[in-house]
Amino acid sequence: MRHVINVTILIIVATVGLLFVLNRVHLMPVAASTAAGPVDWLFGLHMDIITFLYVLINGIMLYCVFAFRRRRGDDSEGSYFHGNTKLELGWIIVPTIVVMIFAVLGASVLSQVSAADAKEMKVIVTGRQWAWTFEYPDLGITSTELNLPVNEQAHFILRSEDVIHSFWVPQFRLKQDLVPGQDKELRITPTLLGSYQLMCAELCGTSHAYMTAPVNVLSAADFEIWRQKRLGIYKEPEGTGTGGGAAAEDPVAVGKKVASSAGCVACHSIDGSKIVGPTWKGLAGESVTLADGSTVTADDAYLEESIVNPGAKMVQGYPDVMPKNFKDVLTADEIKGIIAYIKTLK
Ligand code: HEC
Ligand SMILES: [Cu+2]
Repeated sequence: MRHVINVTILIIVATVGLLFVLNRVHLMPVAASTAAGPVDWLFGLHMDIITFLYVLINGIMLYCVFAFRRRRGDDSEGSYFHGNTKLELGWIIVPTIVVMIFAVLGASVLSQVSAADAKEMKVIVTGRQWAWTFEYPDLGITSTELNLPVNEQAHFILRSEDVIHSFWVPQFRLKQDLVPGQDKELRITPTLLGSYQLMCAELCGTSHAYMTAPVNVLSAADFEIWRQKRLGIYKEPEGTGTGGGAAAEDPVAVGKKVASSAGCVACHSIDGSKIVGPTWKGLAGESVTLADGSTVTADDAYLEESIVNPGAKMVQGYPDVMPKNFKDVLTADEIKGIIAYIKTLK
């Protein structure tokens, strides 16, 4: 009986102590969607139970190692016994109940976070090695960055063109795989203005680590401005006097940003190393040997053609794997920006 009391006290003290420490380390990034509340609550509950189980198992084990160690001069045999029906029933029934409670809680949280709003914005997300594309069918926009209006539900339709990828913005908490040949769904209502990053959470090949895309949660007004800019119908408000807007954006800066958001950097290095495609370092103005042995000069026209129609002139020694849809995904300014950017990479 003395041992039971000792172990019980040990476990209570250690569990409370460990939980105290764990609750002070913040493992989670900022919460930026309506799903974060219920998901974090359920995660926290799991953590509490797991902490208790960890202490229970290790506590009893450590206690036994010390309390029942062999004493000096004690060479007698250990006592023999077989089975303990009460204990065995206990460790079947109690975990079964705990797991069933979590199944019910999990199902309830799942139905909560996947509930559809009457008013939702559809976004078709396409993943491919190794970039993301976002199509807003109701708005007529296709983009390489994911912009979302705050407090409005986004209904993502997730598609993959090649292998399994996974859609994950840690601040939104939810994650969904993209499976080739299937449409997957995910609903997210962002609640916090800010810039986040979408990352692929399924190891998907050479440049998996570069498969990211910018995510911006915007106010309704800023989202409307972005929409109009993408559609080319944006008019600078009168009298802002900054002369700002798109014209002020430096093409090189635009190009550098798009090269990363559109996923070019997954295949093209800027330091001279060969990844999947040729490096961009020192490309502009140089002569390029094509697959048929002829050479061309990498002028603006060639660079543009290489982006909008990658199959037209194949660089010698490289496979025809560059995505063919940049023509539709990138705006004219973005393509100009990339060319300007490539020209700075001497
Ligand atoms: C999946 C890998 C991949 C991605 C992503 C990719 N490319 Fe390429 N790219 C290639 C390969 C491979 C070649 C060489 C074969 C060819 O000419 O199509 C190439 C060729 C090029 C060339 C000609 C290079 C030369 O040395 O002549 C340019 C310019 C280029 N890509 C720009 C881009 C831009 C801009 C993007 C992003 C908007 C991009 N690429 C995204 C694989 C990729
Ligand atoms: Cu991926």
